[in-house]
Amino acid sequence: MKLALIGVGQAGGKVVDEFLAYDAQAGADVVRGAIAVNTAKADLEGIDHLPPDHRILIGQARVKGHGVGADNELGAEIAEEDVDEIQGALDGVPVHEIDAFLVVAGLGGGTGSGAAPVIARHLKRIYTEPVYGLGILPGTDEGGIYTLNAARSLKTFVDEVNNLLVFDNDAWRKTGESVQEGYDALNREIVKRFGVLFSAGEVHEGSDVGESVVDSSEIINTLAGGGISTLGYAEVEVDEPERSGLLSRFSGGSELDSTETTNRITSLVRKATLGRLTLPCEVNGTERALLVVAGPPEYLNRKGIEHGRKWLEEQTGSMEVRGGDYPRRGEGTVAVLVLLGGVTNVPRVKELQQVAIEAQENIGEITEESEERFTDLMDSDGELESLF
Ligand SMILES: Nc1nc2c(ncn2[C@@H]2O[C@H](COP(=O)(O)OP(=O)(O)OP(=O)(O)O)[C@@H](O)[C@H]2O)c(=O)[nH]1
Ligand SMILES: [Mg+2]
Repeated sequence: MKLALIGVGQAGGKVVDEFLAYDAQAGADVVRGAIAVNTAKADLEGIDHLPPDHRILIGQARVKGHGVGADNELGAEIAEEDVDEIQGALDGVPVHEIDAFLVVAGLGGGTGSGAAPVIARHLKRIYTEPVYGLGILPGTDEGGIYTLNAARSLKTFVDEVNNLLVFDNDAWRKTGESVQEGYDALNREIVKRFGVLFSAGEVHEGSDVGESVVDSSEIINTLAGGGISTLGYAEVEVDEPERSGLLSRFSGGSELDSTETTNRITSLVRKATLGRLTLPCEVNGTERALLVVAGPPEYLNRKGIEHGRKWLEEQTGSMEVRGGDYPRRGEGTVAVLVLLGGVTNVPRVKELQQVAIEAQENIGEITEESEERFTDLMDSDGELESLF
């Protein structure tokens, strides 16, 4: 499906940038427009693939291009005030060509956390296309303010979008990497998954037509109904057959064993679902799901997808499980993507809320205490007078 991407804040901008790199490299042609919005000038300058006029600096009058320093209420206010500048950049996007908007942001900071829900609400008011969010949760080691920001933003963002897709940094961080190297690796993981999801259903003229190709309406229907969604992914390397003549077949002429093809798909479906999800959660209690099997057409078969789909129905307890394939060559893999739409059993979200409520109380107490202590500190028992 065709998307307009809006990256908000530093994480949002970087993920959109990575998406553009993927789109060009994979020849997916999914991105029809992309902008990055930030309150920090330096962060916008750090973007590689977006042309300068697609990078929108907001809040210049308020924060002089220095960012909002994790104050997400300020981030939201600035986005409200400068919404016309954002709209000005969107006027350059061929909206009649897109199927949906995707607003991307890290929810722990100030700009993305505060501005992304404001921008989503604006888009929904102006356009009829669905507006999806991609929200990134902070690591638990980032501290109280990031957790509090993320919990408040998550609650707000989910109400402003047609569906909120979530990636949890905490579940994905590795030890022994610098923060920056770590983020770059995470951003590639994010884009690999969302790239397959949104490229499925974009089968081009002249490319291989699969047995039951996923259509963008199936992605839209899985995301319809709202809530929070998560993605699972698994892949395995395969030998890509040489294409010879009109029919594609192995250069040696050997046929693929269909039982093996089926089993490969069903085992990948299990791995994708039961492995690490972008937002870890319990699979049961999922409202809708979509299964996408990507790979060279020789490795895709209806039976594998049907088995996988049935298994997903049992696991999720959902009666709305869609499935299809996404024929693609050149990756040397068979990959399975599982989209769980409208998940309800998410311990991480409960935990995030709990920690945020505690942080909110602590911050309140600390502020009160330090105000008292400061009053004590400056108290001279009326012996000293102020200058004026
Ligand atoms: N996956 C991923 N997460 C990131 C990246 N950069 C930052 N984050 C996460 O996103 C959160 C917000 O950070 P930023 O995007 O830098 O914040 P911002 O929206 O620019 O807001 P301010 O800097 O406070 O104005 C952080 O708490 C991290 O959890 C990134 O490149 N990739
Ligand atoms: Mg920033």
